[in-house]
Amino acid sequence: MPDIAAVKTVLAGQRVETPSWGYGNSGTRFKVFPQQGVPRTPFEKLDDAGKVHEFTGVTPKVSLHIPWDRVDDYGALAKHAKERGLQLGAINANVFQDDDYKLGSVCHPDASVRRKAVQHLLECVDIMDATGSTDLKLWFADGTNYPGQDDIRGRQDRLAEALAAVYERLGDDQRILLEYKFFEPAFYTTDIPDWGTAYAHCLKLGDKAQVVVDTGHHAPGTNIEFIVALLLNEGRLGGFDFNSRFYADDDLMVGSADPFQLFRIMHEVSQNGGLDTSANVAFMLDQCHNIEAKIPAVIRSVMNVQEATAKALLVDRNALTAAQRAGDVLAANAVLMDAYSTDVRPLLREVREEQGLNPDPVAAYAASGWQEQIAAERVGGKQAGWGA
Ligand code: PSV
Ligand code: MN
Repeated sequence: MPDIAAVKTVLAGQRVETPSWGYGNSGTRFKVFPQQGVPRTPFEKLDDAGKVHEFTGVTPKVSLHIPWDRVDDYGALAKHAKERGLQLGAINANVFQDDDYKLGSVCHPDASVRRKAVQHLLECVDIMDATGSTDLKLWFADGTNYPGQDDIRGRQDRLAEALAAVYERLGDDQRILLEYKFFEPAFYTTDIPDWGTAYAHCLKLGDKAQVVVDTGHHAPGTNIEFIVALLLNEGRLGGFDFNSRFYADDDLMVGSADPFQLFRIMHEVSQNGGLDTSANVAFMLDQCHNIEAKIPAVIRSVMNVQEATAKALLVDRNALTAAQRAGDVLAANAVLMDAYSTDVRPLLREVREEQGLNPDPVAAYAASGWQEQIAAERVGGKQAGWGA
């Protein structure tokens, strides 16, 4: 049986990075429903992230998205973060919201557009230098909508050239996290549609390039945990953009649509050393809270990751290995299902209490009065939103 004290230590040490855009307004292409008290500046987003960290104790890092979180003084933003017990995490580049990018960014047929995109990526590394961030997260909306629209292989070469220029600029402690997504906004080809393409580019670049698995970026039915096991085995799993989905890239709260899938993913992570701090796997959220209250939704998501992790840690490894070696299919499956079926909420409550936290972060947040305070104070100005 797993050693419960050791399980608790891992749980207490696990970190989840929250996204600045999760605190802003978001929606679909049909409607964005504004919410009261939504931050108006990147500083206010950090104030909310600080509350999530205060009640969960495991979310000290916040990912930024540039230019959504552009400020004049990144040193001041980093200081604001530090005062709230936070650090600035991954810098997400954005080369998908400018008119010039209609036919792509780093894969665009016109070299001047490609240059502009690369300039932005390099600016993101400058920002990392100023904020102390170590991770540059790259997702490209590049692709085509119609057969024949552009040369598939030519676009790969343009992509490789741009990535090499950015890789060259990275500091010793900085890395590229390269993200893939099978479709959207492009509908025919996407230039980085899958883990294999991302992995091939990372291999060409070098050790400081790793793949990031956004759990909403696969075709339905894809075995994500297989990808995770493989990338960990190759030393190329840089991190996760956690969210969950029923249909496409729904960006719902992680673990809400398919908690069993999240458990299977965390089992492979745990099994293959991905929870060791030396593996440096970034457990990030990439979610949008369109209709639910944002801060409690982030807290709930963090708890969902913790619950899946706790269940994965409870897998009886010795029993599993013995059953696998004996070819005992049913016994091996039963070991996994026993762990998955365990109610780990009492264990996590204990872990929180041992850290001096309230065992119920959602209730603690609700009782804190923060939601009422921001609704009263954050009036006037322009609320931050996905894409703004
Ligand atoms: C693209 O769908 C994506 O997952 C990328 O990570 C973007 O940067 C992010 O969403 C924006 O929400
Ligand atoms: Mn993502």
